[in-house]
Amino acid sequence: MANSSKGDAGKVKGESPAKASPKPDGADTPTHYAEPQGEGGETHQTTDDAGAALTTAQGVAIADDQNSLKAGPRGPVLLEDFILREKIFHFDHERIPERVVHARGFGAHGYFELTDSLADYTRADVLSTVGQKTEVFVRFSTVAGRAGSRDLARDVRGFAVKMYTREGNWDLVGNNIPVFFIQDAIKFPDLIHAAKEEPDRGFPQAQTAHDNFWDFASLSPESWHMIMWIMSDRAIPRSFRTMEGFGVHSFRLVDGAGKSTFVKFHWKPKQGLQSVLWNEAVKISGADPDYHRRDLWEAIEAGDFPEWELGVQLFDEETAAKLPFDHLDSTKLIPEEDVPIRVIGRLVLDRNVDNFFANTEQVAFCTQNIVPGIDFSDDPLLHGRNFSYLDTQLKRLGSPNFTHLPVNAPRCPVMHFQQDGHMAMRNPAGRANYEPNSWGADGGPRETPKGFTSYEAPVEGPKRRVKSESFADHYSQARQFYRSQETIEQKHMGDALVFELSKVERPDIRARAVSHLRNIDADLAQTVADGLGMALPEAAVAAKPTQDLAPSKKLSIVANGPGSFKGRKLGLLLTDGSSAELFNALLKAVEKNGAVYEVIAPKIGGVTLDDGTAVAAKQKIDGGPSALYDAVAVLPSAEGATLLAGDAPAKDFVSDAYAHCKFIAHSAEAETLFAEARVPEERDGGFVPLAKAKDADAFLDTLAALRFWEREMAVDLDAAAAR
Ligand code: HDE
Repeated sequence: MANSSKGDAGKVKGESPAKASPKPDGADTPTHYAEPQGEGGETHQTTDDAGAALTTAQGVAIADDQNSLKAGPRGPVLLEDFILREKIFHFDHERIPERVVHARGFGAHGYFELTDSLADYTRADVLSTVGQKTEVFVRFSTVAGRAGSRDLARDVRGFAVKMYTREGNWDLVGNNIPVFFIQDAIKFPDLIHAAKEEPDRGFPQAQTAHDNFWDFASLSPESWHMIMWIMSDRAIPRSFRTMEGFGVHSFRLVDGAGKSTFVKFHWKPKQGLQSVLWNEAVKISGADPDYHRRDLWEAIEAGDFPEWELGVQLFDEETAAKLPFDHLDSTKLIPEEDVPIRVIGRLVLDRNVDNFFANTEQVAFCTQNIVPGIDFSDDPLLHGRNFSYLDTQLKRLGSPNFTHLPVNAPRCPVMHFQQDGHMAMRNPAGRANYEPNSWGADGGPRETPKGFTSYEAPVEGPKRRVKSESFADHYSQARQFYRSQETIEQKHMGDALVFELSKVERPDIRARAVSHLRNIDADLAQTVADGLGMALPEAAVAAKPTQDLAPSKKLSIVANGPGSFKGRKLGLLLTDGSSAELFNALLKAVEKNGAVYEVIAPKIGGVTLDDGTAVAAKQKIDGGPSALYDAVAVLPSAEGATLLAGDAPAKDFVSDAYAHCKFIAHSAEAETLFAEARVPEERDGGFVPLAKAKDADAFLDTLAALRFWEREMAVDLDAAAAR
């Protein structure tokens, strides 16, 4: 260690302490390298030093894993080399098809704990036994991008929960947006084709900012409520931990007597709702494409387990009939103000995966996975999904036995007469593999009256390819969503529409898109037309006139923020000679608030504070741009500030923090850097000068607010145009 820490031998500060994670056996043992062997001088690590014997897939111990078998030192390589062939063969087959949508995802283990019983509504054990903890696996995802795309794409996020209940697996395969683009599953392939990369060129990746998407959307009026959501900051969340989750469709709860109640499921993050700005998302995508997965991983490793409440909206046929739309239409939500949410449990993610492929890649969510006491509604989108998920798992995992994989296997007994197939792991012994049979006690599993029964919904009607008239109002909830946003959020939606449509090459598609906005909100339509530099087009022909539904506060992110800095990250920009008093005070305040920090410095080796303390850096300045932090503290020494004033990444650090409306704490010395970073001399309320240790607490209190939004209205070009 190059630096010495004062009074705390061997300990170097630099980032928030993470809880030590268990290491695999032997990982703490120092690794000894054997003397180079072989003619090429390569390194061999052997069992004499550490570790178990390396073997082939057949269990044969391997003596040399560095060299293939050759005739003579310079080859040729011999076909006889079964060790080489087996190794390469397996490598060649490592990939399985990525998901056709939601390819990029990240998962974690945890549990669901019921806190309020729904036994009056359902016979599902998982929703009836208060205090019961049910093991879960959750996978978050983006939709359009490939597995290797970036986390911060503007996109819907998947929020898929697999609950391993005592009565079988229940998969609640939801999103972070409570509505969907389309009303009928038959349009799903078209929607996804249009949203993903264009087929001739294979780009653009992981974004809807292109002609095909907006062409489809502008020809599909039903998509415009969801368009409002993906143009909002919901589509660029700060973290998986700060997103809501929604089951989207109405489901049914069914009690022991066969009575049904409709239900919509909601996951509410304890961490509050938080998102980033678009310009920030663009920069994060470059600086850390793994931003969301790293964030979740680090929070769980540090023991700061993310938590969501499970809420339900319960309603009967009578209430459903009174709603101003059809609840079976997935482009509609039920505002919490109309049907309140009852919180019935908590979801906690407390364990990272120990193998990404085995868990996150192989997990197979199926909307058809429900348990006795839960049933489907007649939402046509849900019915299409019930076919699609099972089908897609066969393609991805290659065998109907994907339920044998540990991440997919139910934790309750599984007994049936399904057999054989590729990769069968669970193969029952005995003679009976059919039923009914007359083998008595040896005859295998039997039906049980406690088993799953479908809700006896009466069904009648002519067989026709139609869309219900009750699905025809496409704009009222889009307007309601827009009008439920705070001013700054409405501005972001306008900006996003202008950004996306500016990437559309065909002016007629841009105009058709804006024609829908005219049915949603006149001001928004005008703002977007102005932003695109085009005349306002005629309004799109609407099947039904837009109604003025009451705004819902719960639909805003800003109105439902965290209210504290807990679980969020402060970036501390330091140089040699930075004030130890301020640094230590900030650390204490960060810790007190349950937040985390990272030190950013000119060199990764760290800095020496003005009292001689060595502080390690987590990031070198160009690797830790301010976009990665929720707020920043800029604490250079006078000499350090002069040095940074000539450094482009340091100037970007400050000017981006400013542009992204972040709260910026700073030492007096930082002024030299601020001047070069062209931060206006007149400081707004988002700057917090730190003179003494006690100022640190006040700064952390300020950080309860997400951002200093007033700044954006003052400095942004689009906002200036609107003023
Ligand atoms: Fe999906 N969706 N989806 N979807 N979806 C898939 O299943 C599909 C829809 C959602 O982390 C696929 O295993 C159809 C709505 C999530 O593994 C596929 C329709 C909602 C995930 C599929 C929809 C979702 C998927 C691709 C319209 C929110 C990722 C890979 C009828 C309620 C799950 C896979 C994971 C994945 C089909 C619409 C959420 C192809 C046909 C609405 C979170 O089966």
